[in-house]
Amino acid sequence: MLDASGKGVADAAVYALPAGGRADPRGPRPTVAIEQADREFVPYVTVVEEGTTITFPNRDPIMHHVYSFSPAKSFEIKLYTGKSPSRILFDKPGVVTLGCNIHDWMIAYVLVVPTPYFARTDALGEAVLRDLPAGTYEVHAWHPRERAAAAARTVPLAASAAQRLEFAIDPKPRAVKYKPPLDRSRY
Ligand SMILES: [Cu+2]
Repeated sequence: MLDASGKGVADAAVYALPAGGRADPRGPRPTVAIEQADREFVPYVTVVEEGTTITFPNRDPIMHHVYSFSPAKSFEIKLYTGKSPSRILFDKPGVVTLGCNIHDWMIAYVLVVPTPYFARTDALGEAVLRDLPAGTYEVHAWHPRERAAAAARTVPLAASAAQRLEFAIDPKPRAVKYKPPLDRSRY
């Protein structure tokens, strides 16, 4: 995944939809955690298959209040520390934007995809999709701050073959919101 200047783009999602319709389910999906640490969500971008449950453990000594108003999943977990009081099932494909009611700058994204074949790009902009059965796939790329959606690619994949694709995505810079020093007397 490269930006306009040819630099690798981190935190992009890449996922492959079988052209013939839904992928066979790979069995139960693992539960995924999105933590709150140092008053940030970690990780910033999470990609999961539709039907995945996510927990929101709070590693901070202060309270967070996690919420989403996104149509793909709206929920809230009111003020808490420690273990996630709720497990949230992400049962609809789409983008879910997470926020914290207490800390304005806290933001993270969940992309829910209707396929088990997905990955997130690393700091170099690389992502690897593994164990795809032979067939034709529509490969999509997405970034939370993309200025325009990258066109999907149709890719025929032979058994045990590897294929390298390059996507261009030009994300807007991340908006910097003021994060005040930690005041333990307040949340
Ligand atoms: Cu918070």
